[in-house]
Amino acid sequence: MGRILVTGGAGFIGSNFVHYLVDHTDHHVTVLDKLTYAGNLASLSGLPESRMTFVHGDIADPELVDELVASVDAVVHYAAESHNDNSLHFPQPFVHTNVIGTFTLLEAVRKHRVRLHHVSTDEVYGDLALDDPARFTESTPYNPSSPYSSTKAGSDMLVRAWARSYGVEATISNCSNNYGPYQHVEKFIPRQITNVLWGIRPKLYGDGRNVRDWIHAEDHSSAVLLILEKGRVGETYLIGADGEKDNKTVVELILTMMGQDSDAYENVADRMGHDLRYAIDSTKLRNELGWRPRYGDFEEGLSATIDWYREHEDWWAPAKEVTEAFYAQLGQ
Ligand code: NAD
Ligand code: TDX
Repeated sequence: MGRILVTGGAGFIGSNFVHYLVDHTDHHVTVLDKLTYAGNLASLSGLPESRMTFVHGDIADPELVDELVASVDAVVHYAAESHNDNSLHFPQPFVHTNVIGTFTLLEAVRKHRVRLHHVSTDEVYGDLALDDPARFTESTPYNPSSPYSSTKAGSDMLVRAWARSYGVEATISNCSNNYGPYQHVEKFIPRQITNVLWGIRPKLYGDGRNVRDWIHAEDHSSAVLLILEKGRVGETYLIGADGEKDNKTVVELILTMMGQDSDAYENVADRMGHDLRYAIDSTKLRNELGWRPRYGDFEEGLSATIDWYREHEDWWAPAKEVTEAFYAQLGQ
């Protein structure tokens, strides 16, 4: 049995990964999370104490991080400020957590010679034209657009440098847009599902032509565990499930699946610098490590996600009003 430190394990993808680890391995998990507005202990409820220990703290706190890293065999690093819209209006926490926080972790894994998996995003590559036949690969040059994606790009660069210069045993993954249970209602898919559940019209930025490459969070978890166990140290792996859809199509699907007219949404102000299209080529992960997504069918995963939000209003309702009030100020 191994001991794994999961940073950001009370957030959306981190909590999905903690559940996945407990269900599929014998590892003991320590979660380090600052419980920002995006962290929610309720996302970890029901996990046995014998398998998971929760520590409340900041990944940029060097003493705490040093002590925790010294006691584990591996670190899987999810903690981040993750929302583009917030980053455009309040960039400082993005620099603190994504850059200084990752630096703090790197110094601790270097000192204690602990294996690190760094979780990143396809947004570091910038965006693609709608008609570009190309998709992102591990060798696509970095070209981030927002304070969020640029601080994630910075964190990836730090990991690469610590691997090369200090021999830190690190892998990196860059994944496409996730959906699934425990995602904060600020994000596109849960925002629209919960809008419909509360009788609010879904809100589409701009003309809705922007394309995102959707993957279920459980498929992201299975890929990260495989990379942690079998990935080659020093390598980057792109994670994606061939799920490209434009935003208008996704909103229309949500409305139809929830029994509404497909045009019962509003077009609202566009995001500043809005990336047009993301698309992942995950051939390396599939060929080298044999990874396959379980949710090959987006509509099946979306339907399960709609059911989850219907059944868990107690989980999302406390954040809904304040989130919508923020968007209303932005005209979104
Ligand atoms: P999230 O915002 O839902 O969760 C982030 C978690 O990190 C929260 O629990 C928060 O409390 C915690 N946190 C924030 N600052 C912290 C700090 N200084 N110290 C300790 N904990 C802190 O984010 P998410 O969507 O689950 O994303 C998790 C990771 O996956 C991020 O690194 C993100 O860049 C990456 N990623 C996300 C997506 C996506 O579609 N959401 C896609 C690819 C990669
Ligand atoms: O109400 C909305 N209406 C809308 O049209 C919201 C919240 C979003 N959008 C659009 C913007 C994007 O084109 O939907 C798309 C998805 O938006 P987000 O959910 O904010 O995700 P995105 O900006 O694509 O980034 C996400 O995927 C990559 C995560 O938030 C990042 O953490 C991850 O790195």
